[in-house]
Amino acid sequence: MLTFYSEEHRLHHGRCELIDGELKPCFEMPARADQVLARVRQRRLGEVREPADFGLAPLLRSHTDDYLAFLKGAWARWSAAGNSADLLPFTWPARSLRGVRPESLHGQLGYYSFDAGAPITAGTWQAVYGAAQVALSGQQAIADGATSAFALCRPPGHHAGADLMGGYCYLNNAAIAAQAFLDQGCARVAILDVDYHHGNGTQSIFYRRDDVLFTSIHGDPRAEFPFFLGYTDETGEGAGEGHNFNLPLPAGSAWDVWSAALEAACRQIERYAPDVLVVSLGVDTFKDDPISQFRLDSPDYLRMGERIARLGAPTLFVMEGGYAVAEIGVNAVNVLEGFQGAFASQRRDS
Ligand code: SP5
Ligand code: ZN
Repeated sequence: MLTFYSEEHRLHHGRCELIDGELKPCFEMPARADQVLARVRQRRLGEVREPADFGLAPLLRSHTDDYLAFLKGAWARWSAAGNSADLLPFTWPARSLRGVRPESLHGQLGYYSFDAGAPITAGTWQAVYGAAQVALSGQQAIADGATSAFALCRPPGHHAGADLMGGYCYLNNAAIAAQAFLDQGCARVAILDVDYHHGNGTQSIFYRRDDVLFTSIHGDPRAEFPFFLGYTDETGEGAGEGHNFNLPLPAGSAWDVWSAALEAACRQIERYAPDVLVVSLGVDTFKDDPISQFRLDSPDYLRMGERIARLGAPTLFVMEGGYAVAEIGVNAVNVLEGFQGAFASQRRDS
């Protein structure tokens, strides 16, 4: 399997986030991508390639132009005022306030975010732009005939909406890739989001559409971030009705429970019969993840990859979360190896 990877992720390294009332070093850190890349190489998964540059146009298919302009220009505005600390929002247009777009940098920062978990630093724009190009390069490889590809994106993307950042995410890499498949002639794209957290950004981008099926297995939002989306009664709207499928699970869920949800998600995907599959691959479902509450173990990720392969669709894996840094490489690459083994043997059988 081809892996796409850019060193530019390193340019984004937030200093801290608010965890249990304390400022702690950001869990979403460059070492995550380093570990995954090292494991890809160690297991000889396949060639590792630099991304091509597809420009801004494919990003504008999933994000608004005002949001992209804000993201691109925020650090220059902040540093021009003499600041060097990370740029973090502290006020949001919640209920009973107005959803206006203020003029000041911090006003706009609140307008374009839903939490304080996505710091903007000097290199954030370059890193998130690079991650989107990594996703698009994986998409291109599949459009050119590969049966699978791995976009080793960092920062992650599935919490980012059309004009909203949060949850360590800025640009929705998986959505951008899914839209590129559609723009190149695919009729139906399925997205399977296996990250521990609900992919609120991806859901919101495609919620009113029937050309993308969004399925997500995640910590129950009644008790888990992002709290305000990811419930079972969110089934899509308008043309999108019936094309959104949420599978929230309780804290403590291990492979027995998780795999039953995967089975249910896979049945929905099989019914939809997509041209291609995009997997939002978060491995924060791991038992020792420092911010999550599921109990998957490393060998379970092999089984996950095998089941996804049995869907029989060309598959783009897009890296999302996973914060047990020492094990993130083994867990993520296990999914890819499980997929690769099962996909190959299934081809031989048929
Ligand atoms: C891409 C992704 O996985 N984003 C996740 C963002 C989660 N941010 C909220 C973290 C809250 C953690 N609370 C943990 C308490 C541990 N004692
Ligand atoms: Zn996550």
